[in-house]
Amino acid sequence: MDFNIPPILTSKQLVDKAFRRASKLDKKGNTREESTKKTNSAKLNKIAHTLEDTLKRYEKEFPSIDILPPFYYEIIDIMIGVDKLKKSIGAVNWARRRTKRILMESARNLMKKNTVEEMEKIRKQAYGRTSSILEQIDDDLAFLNECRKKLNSLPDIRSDLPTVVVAGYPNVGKSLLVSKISSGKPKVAVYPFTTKEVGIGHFTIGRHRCQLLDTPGLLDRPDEERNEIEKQAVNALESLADLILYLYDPSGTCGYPLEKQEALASELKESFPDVKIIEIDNKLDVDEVQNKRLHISALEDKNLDKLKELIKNGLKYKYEL
Ligand SMILES: Nc1nc2c(ncn2[C@@H]2O[C@H](COP(=O)(O)OP(=O)(O)OP(=O)(O)O)[C@@H](O)[C@H]2O)c(=O)[nH]1
Ligand SMILES: [Mg+2]
Repeated sequence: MDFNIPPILTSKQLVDKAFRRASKLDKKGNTREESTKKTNSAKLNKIAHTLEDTLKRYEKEFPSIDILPPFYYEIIDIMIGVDKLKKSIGAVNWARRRTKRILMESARNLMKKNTVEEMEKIRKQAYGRTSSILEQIDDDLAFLNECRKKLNSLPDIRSDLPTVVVAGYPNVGKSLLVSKISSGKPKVAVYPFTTKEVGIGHFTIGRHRCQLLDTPGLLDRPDEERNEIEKQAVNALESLADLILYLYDPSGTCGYPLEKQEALASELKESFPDVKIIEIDNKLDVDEVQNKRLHISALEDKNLDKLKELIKNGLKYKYEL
């Protein structure tokens, strides 16, 4: 899914936009009263339509949360909070209906008035009430604008493609490996917790396009203690993984002992009994100790062909590749 939600205006920008459009209107009548009536009525209608169109677009452009694929539902809940998002979209809906009613009622009242003063009074009152309703949803609009930025930055992940998720302790070389065996170009750095969100790369097996997901590093600790960044990794494993590529750094240059990394691997095996897990040692170039697992060097491209073969075989239990 690829979100492409355009910017959300603040309440002040919304009011300015609607009132500016209305201010350009000038209708002629046979008398000053008739001109004022026609002009003010056109202005109120213009504001109502501008707000209706803009606010309705905001409601539509956010995804229908309850029918989102599990990965996106969960990631929105982790990053934003599904209930908060629903509440703010609800507030926009409320403001749209309320401003429309006020503006339409005012336009009808205007028709019953005979003096320019009375008509001006009705127009100004409608403007004031409209502004105040929009002000009431200012926080919701600001929140939705923040959500929009987060949603637009999410990777475009498809649930119908064979998906391999790379997981492991921080700093073990997951991102470098993803950049070596797929089209993904995640950030690689010498310190742990470099990757803060799920990243994506693609590779092919024969004619088949597959996804390789890079995830933030995980520590061996209970789910309740996991932070927002770790939860994103767990979500990718839970909702998308056909195959888990579990990467170890037996050299310890990542900063974490091998026993901790092995404890996390055991925990993942328990949590995802139905998903195949391939365990790989990385950083062969710094430490050649053998642990009965395929030993690669993402840095020096060692044994990457063997790894690709393991991935291909690992996906066979689910896909005809
Ligand atoms: N010597 C050596 N260094 C490697 C190898 N693979 C990765 N590194 C280095 O290990 C460090 C961490 O690499 P990343 O790919 O950012 O590690 P990561 O697992 O994605 O880390 P987080 O995103 O923090 O979880 C970088 O300095 C890499 O250059 C390798 O095979 N050999
Ligand atoms: Mg990384």
